[in-house]
This record gives sequence, structure tokens and C-alpha cells, in this order.
Amino acid sequence: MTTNNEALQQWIDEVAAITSPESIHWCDGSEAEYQSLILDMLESGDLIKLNEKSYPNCYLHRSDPSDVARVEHLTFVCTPEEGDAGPNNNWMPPADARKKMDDLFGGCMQGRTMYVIPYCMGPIDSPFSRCGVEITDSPYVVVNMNLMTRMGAPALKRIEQDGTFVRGLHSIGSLDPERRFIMHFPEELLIQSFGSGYGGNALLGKKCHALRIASTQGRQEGWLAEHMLIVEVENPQGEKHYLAAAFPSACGKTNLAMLIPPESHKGWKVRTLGDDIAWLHLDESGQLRAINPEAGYFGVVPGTNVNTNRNAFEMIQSDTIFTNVAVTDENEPWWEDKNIGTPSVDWKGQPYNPDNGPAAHPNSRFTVSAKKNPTYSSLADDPAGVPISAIIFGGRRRKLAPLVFQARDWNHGVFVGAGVASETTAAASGQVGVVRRDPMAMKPFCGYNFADYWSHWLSFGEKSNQLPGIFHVNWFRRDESGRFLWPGFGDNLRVLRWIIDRCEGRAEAIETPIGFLPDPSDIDVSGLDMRDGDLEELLRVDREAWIEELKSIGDYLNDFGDRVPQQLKTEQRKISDSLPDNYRLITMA
Ligand code: OXD
Ligand code: MN
Repeated sequence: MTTNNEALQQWIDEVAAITSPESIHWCDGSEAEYQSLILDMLESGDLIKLNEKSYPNCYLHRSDPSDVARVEHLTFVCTPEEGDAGPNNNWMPPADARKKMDDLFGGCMQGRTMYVIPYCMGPIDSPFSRCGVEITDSPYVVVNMNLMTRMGAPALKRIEQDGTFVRGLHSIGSLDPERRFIMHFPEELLIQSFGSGYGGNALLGKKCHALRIASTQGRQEGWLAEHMLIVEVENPQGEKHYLAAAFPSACGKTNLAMLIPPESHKGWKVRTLGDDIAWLHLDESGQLRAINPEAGYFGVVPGTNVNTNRNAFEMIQSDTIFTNVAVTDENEPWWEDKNIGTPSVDWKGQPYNPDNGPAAHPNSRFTVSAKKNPTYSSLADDPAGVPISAIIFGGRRRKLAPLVFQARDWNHGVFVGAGVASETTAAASGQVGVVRRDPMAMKPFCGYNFADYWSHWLSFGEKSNQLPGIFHVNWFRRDESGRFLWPGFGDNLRVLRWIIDRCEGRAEAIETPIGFLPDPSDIDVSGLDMRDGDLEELLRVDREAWIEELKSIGDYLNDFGDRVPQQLKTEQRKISDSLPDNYRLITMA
């Protein structure tokens, strides 16, 4: 393969001159190429073949133990003005970042092959899709990109037609955490990532392109790039709704996108369009439509079993790349809560000993083509995307946030999204279980100042009067003893039903200061083994706690200074004013 796109050829030549690879391989995205790279990696020890009988075409990759998650503290947005990256991003002046990265990339591919991966985020023929080219020295990245994106010859053809593409340069370097940076240059549509082979740091089409760079493109071009799953829910009468839901990393997006209706919900059908990223556009009639830019899933493995997500469990039984799981004596992959088999070798390749911690790393992953999902919706390939009925925000919170509530209107919904908070998970390096603000679940992924991002969200309210309803859910409430109050997983359909009925004007709600809540009798809990009072507790608005929450959201918004849109301050005041007497303690600049 070669290209007639001069800018692309010139960039490849420049990168080769800096990195000095032994050879250059243009990726065509074919099955033959995939299998030949797998063979190379089996030979080099980068991959281990798993039991061919029970897990055909499945492989295990063990990463460097210091390279198992996204590294938010080493991820930068390099805009000319610091204020444009905002307090939500680490910032470095572009010239300094370029210098730092040029030094790191200098000669880094000596003795290695440089792979050139043209890829398309979204259906090849969709006007909403955007292309990129990733250059990498990691064959593991190539095979993962093969599963996660539409890559190879058709993507190159589109790049040559469009004339524009996002450039992503990646090298695993020496995997030294002291020499690791993930840099974004939104003005130049450029990503540079050095020193990590981990998915979110190295598969540049995903977080770096489809969220950080795409969010800035979306702002300029009038659309949204969001950390959202897309799911179709069909009721027994055949009525279909499409929902887009944003949750922080490792909070169950894949499970919700692949939900299996509970026994009590005969006739309901759920199909998956996407499990991690949605690009949202208004069509000519003012309807918000979504495409999934990805073509595969890079999901968290531990916890996946026949009860939590039978579809995923079956999907990863073949044609899957596992990263950092344990293995059994039968050479099958093993992870915590798999509920089948026993681990004999842990994720680091050592004999399993429970004293050394979990057998599989808590952020161990599967990479698999979306087409393997038994509930895959072919609409994921529709160039026009699907019409969104509701947007759902959520987080992992033991306390406070009720099971579900609905925002009064679009502006209030944007405020609800801006106030999302969640307990941190193993998807990023750092402490786990600490509550932090994660607006729209985009804290690690918004490529520009959150204040400008909220303004961009609010601008949709001026462009359309038929926007989706906005909701907030929390599947993770616990009582004082730590017991989960809600069963979650398939039973979340019971909450989605109320959401859909609200969108259709069919369900009642109680108006509270924080939004519309269902009465306990509005949620169908038939057949559930819940204790008396659990549902009431799940739907209770704890006024004292919400007063504190509103104050904390106000303080958080104040961190973004004058750029915070007035409408959000108004929403904060409106809610504060409708909470009890001591509301005056709640202040906003
Ligand atoms: C992911 C993440 O891998 O959010 O999707 O970290
Ligand atoms: Mn994610």
C-alpha cells in the first residue's frame, strides 16, 4: 500500500526519519494480516495461546506490571492558551511538549517495525465518521485496532477522499513510567503517545481521538463526542427506543449496553449499538442522532459471568484478546467472579497465591469485535445513526444519588451532567473508591475547558425544541452495612422502562428540588427479592445531604471561574433556593 495523500506520505517520512524503524508496514486490515501478526507475537512471547478447544482463537497478553491502566497525570492537552485546556486537563505549551516528545521518539523504533494504521471512527460511509492514521511500533496495538476500529484499505480510501485525518504517533518506548506521556495537540489534530502499551493510552482511535480530539472538533463543528453507550430497548409491542448513557470508566456501561431482560420481562428485547463512545448530531428536523465511532469492545473482564452479563461471557469465548487475566491448569483464561475453574497462574505470570492479591488484574480487559455480541444491532453500521430518546448520566455512589431522577428541562439536565460524581475505579492508575466530580463522565476525556464544554452543551437547547429528556441514575446505592440496595444488571431494565415512559408522556413523577422522581409504585419490582423500605430509600431525596451536594457543586463550578455559563449558576441557585431554609449558606460567585 502507498498513498496519494501528500500530507500523509510526508508525515510518515518525517516520523520514520525521527524514529529510525527497521521496516515500515502499511496495515491493510485483512484477516491474513491479523493472523500473521498473532503468529509473530506468539513467537516473540507477546501473546500466549489459550486453550484452542474451549477458547478458539483467544490469546493472552501480559503487560508490564507498571502499565495496566490509563495514566491521567501523564496525559496532556497542549493548546496555545492554558485557559483553553481548562482546569480539567493537564496543560503544557505546545512547543515544550513537541520538544519533549521529539527527544523521546528519537531513534525509538530502531530494530522494530513501524506499522501505519489508517482507520475510520464510525461507519465508513457516514458523514459523521472521522478518520485517523496511527503509527505505532506495537503489533499488539495493530491487532487491537483491527478489532476496535474499521481499519485498513477502506479507511485509507476515505482519507484520500476527505483529505483530512487525525495523526496519532505511538511508541511503547521502554515502558518506563518515568518516560511516559500522552500528548494531544487539538489545533494540529495530532496525538503523541510514548511509553505505554495500555489500551486507553495506546489505541489512539479510542480515548485520544474519539473523545479528546473529537470533542474539540465537535465544538467547532456543532456536535458532541461523549463517553456514552448506545442501546436499543424494544417493548413487547414492538416500540423501540434508543438511549445514550454516560458513566465513568468501569461503572457498567458494557453491561447496560448488553442488558439481558429479567425472567419477568418476557417479550422485551435489548440490542447494543455501542458500549463506550457516542458521537451525537442534530439532524435537519432537530432530532439528536448517535453513531458509535468504534467497532469493538475493550471491556473490563473481572465480574463477567453468566448472571451479570451472559452475552459478554459468551462473546469472549472465542476470537478474543485478553490482557492481564489469570490462567487455569487447563490454559483457560480466569478472572475474579468468573465462577468457573480455578486460577493456577496470576496476571503477572506467577503461580497464583491469594496473598499476592487478585489473580486477574482488576482492570484486566477483553478486546473483541462488536459483531461477536449476540445482541449486536446492525444499526451500528447505519451511516445516519439512531434517534436518541433519552440521555442518562450516572455514577457509582454509595449514598445520596437516588436510583433515578429526571431533569426538568435541557438546561437543568446539563447542570445534572456537570454535577456527576463517582467513586474512582481501577481503569485509571491512582486511588480506587474516592468520590470525585466527573462531569458527563468526561473528566479524563474532554479535550478542552469544561466551562466551554458546558456552554457547548447548552447551545443545543437553542438549536432544537425536541431534544431528548435527561436523566440521572445510580445503580450503586448501599445501606450502612454495605449491602447493595438495588439488584442492578438485567433488572436495570425496570428503571429504563420508567425513563422511556416519561419520554412518551406515559409515566407519573413527583417534582422535587433536584428533579422529577418516580413514586415507588411507578417502578415495577414484581418478582424482585427486595427488603421492605429499600425502594423507598432508593427514591428518597435526603435534603440535608443535597444541600451539601449543591454547595459542593457550586464550589466545583467556581473552580472554572468566569467561563462558567450563567445558565449553570442559575440552575444551581434555583435548586438551592428550593431546598430548606438554610439554603442561603449555598453561594455561587
Ligand atoms: C475505557 C475507560 O477503557 O473508560 O473505556 O477507561
Ligand atoms: Mn470508557
